[in-house]
Amino acid sequence: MHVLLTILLAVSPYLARVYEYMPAPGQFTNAMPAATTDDTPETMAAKAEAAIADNAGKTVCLGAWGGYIVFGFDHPVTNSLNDYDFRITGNASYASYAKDTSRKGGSAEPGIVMVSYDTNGNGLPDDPWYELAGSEYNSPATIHRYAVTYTRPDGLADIPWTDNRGGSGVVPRNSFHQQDYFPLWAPDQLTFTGSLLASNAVDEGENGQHSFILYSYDYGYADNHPNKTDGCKFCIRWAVDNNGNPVNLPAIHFVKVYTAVQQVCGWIGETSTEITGAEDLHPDMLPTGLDPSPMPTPTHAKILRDGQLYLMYNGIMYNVRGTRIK
Ligand SMILES: [Ca+2]
Ligand SMILES: [Ca+2]
Ligand SMILES: [Ca+2]
Repeated sequence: MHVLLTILLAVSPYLARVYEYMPAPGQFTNAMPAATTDDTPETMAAKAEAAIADNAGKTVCLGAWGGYIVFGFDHPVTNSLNDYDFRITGNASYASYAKDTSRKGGSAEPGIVMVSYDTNGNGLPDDPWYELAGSEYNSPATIHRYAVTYTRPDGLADIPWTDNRGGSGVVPRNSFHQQDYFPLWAPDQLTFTGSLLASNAVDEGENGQHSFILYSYDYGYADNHPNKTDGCKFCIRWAVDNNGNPVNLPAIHFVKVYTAVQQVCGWIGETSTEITGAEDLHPDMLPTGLDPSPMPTPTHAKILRDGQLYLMYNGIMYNVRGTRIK
């Protein structure tokens, strides 16, 4: 009875905690949520949490490529092995006037999703991260191990960036948003790493007019399909390690989302992933093969050479399906 009550009281399906919020520069950076020069990484994480935790439904913007947020739930999200596990909401919509009718398009601003298991059991997201391999993961147009450094300009100016492949560009200012576009609480140089997806925008304007359609990738990205669609749902079994090998996680404690494209669409500005919330789609499900309520913290866990995560409980090693291996 006590255990049952504890579970009922503890578990909310909704995103409960924002651990870190570090947007890249952008037209909504320092505005969504609002920042001042007094803010710190801690106060900005708290502002982001107030905006999107507990189904609050406000919007947090991640800025240009690489800008990210790290959040979690009040319980581990179980890997169901055969169904969607959680969803992330954003503000993507489809445009009825998109000309390519073979795919959905509108305002898709895809964000790559990563997951992490609290391997060291300290309740903090300081453990290995695994990318969820979305539909573009194996595309030849996707660049893995990408990195971009943004540099704070003097005054209110376009923000220059360089990448680790000899490329460079700017996040341009526009007339609609007058605040500083470089995160006020960040160091003067900000470097992000991750995967870069190909640009998804097509200028379908005619007669000198611009009309940008941002086409949705098939699946596996945040802010890429409208919130009522399955395109917002994610499977923990899509997780891969740095070499692209599948990783079987029994559950995940932490989620990271970062803007996946580096593109500027004329007057609508840079593409930036937005997040409005997240939800565990089966908050009462326990990991297959384990008997934890709540899930126990392994005394030891490690990734072996086969790329799989192994967990030690009371001196006995299990694979993530709960099968004793030695
Ligand atoms: Ca940890
Ligand atoms: Ca955006
Ligand atoms: Ca968006």
